[in-house]
Amino acid sequence: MKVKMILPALTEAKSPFFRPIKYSLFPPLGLATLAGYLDPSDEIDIQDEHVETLNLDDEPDLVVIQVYITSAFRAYQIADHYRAKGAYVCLGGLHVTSLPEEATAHADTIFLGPGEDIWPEFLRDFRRGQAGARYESKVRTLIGLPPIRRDLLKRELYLVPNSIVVSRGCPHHCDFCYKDAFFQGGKGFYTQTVEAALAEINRLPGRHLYFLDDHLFGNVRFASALFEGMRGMNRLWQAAGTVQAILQQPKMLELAVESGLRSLFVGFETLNPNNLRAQNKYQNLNRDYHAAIQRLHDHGVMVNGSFVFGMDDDDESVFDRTVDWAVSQGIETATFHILTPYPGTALHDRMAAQGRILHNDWDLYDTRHTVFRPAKMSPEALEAGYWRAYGEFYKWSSIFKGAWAKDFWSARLRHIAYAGGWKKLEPMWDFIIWAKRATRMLPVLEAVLEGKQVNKVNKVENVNRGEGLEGVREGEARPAIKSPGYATTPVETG
Ligand code: B12
Repeated sequence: MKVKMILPALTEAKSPFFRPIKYSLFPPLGLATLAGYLDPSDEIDIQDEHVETLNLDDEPDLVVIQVYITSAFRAYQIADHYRAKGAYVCLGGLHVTSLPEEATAHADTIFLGPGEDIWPEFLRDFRRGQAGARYESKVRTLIGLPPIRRDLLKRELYLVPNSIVVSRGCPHHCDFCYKDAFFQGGKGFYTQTVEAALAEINRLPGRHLYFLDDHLFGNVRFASALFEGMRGMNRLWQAAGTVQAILQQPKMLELAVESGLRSLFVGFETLNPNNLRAQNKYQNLNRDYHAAIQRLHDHGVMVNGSFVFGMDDDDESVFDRTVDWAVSQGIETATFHILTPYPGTALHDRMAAQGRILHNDWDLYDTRHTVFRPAKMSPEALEAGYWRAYGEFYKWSSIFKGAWAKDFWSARLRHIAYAGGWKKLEPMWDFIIWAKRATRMLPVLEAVLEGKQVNKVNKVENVNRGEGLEGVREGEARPAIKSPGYATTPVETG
């Protein structure tokens, strides 16, 4: 059977003139996961429109398309094209799960929720000629999965080919998050076994890993055992975590750092407690954000702070206040979002009931456009403030000011290299993407992550962090093994 698997891109991600590096970060892991269930004899072609021009002239038997909200219209276009040619078209993913009726018009079969149970079920039915029109995931487990078909991914086109997920979902229920909509009708948070996760890590070449888990620290026992197991693997890794996990599970951060954690995406979302309450993000309430950042920095972990603008208690002062605070804290990189009510979320239901949704042009549900009527400012002011926040946070004077919030020169330089590389070198990234050389920049990223760090925990210059911190106490020096120097290649999602 000829199987074509497609991750369509949103408009911005396929422009020949400008394609932000963020779209060349991660390969389509979801599709490679589903490919693991196909037969070795099947002819499988995975194409990711973020990094390549799709070949739509082929004649596959089965077409599998992953649909995110921002690529939904493009996905439907591709689906219609292949159905007109007589191929059997399957649509699944987050947006299909949120709006199954919309997707049904463009597919032979739609899939709701994660694919690990329903995709093999469909394949059995399909091969017998008895495929259903709709499959809904109920059984949530990551036990005994077939290996991800990473061999089908074009590694060289991505800056971070080693993306990995070892859990699904999250234990929390924030109103704006896709999670409750996607994992309805079954478990909303579950993990692999530690052994399977470590085996998957072992299969990944090189040093650098990026965990795409929504909340890698969500299960303390699992995460601690995973980090214990990773100690000594000489990895460098990045991930996402919560303020709560950083502050409340003291030993876990140490374990994570010892196993190679060097930068963490942290969902601060808002500095306003009224907003946190309104969005059901109780896990951030009354938490000391400053202490969390300090703790990460003390351990040499860089922070990518995530902030959402446009919550109901935000007025036009929110932008400057947030940026000033983030800079003063020495946060290395920030990801700003305009609050976006994804269909299927509690936030969307509330906005719709209040008549505040402005339109359903999914192309613009990209967290860069205002798609609802904000409570305390105009939609235009929200967008303008969002762009101003990016401009202000990433101007050189802010980068230097943020860097100088650090106690040590090495940490300051790493801050400048990382933040500057991310936002100040777009032409270089454009060229690298055009030249299909993204993976060649990975050693540079590793060098910056590794850094030549000093932090308060070990107070040591020239620590080779990859060797782990075991046995290094306050005030003790570990002899330098190598000094990788600095370069400019950060990597952030969001
Ligand atoms: C990595 C990532 C990216 C990467 C690349 C995506 C990629 N290569 O897949 C980058 C950085 C490019 C990116 C960009 C954006 N992203 Co993003 N991203 C993610 C992230 C963190 C992980 C995705 C992932 O790999 N998951 C792991 C794999 C194993 O799971 P999966 O992909 O979901 O696949 C499973 C199921 O969905 C299902 N499935 C999927 N397709 C199909 C098809 C069939 C037929 C079947 C049976 C099953 C099935 O089965 C798979 C196995 O279980 C998610 C958060 C998340 N946890 O999902 C956000 C997320 C998907 N991103 C999101 C958003 C909003 C964006 C941006 C708009 C952000 C922005 N402001 O720029 C852009 C635009 C993306 C676009 N092109 O349209 C939202 C999507 C919301 C929505 N309702 O669609 C998410 C959920 C984040 C969030 N919390 O809001 N993103």
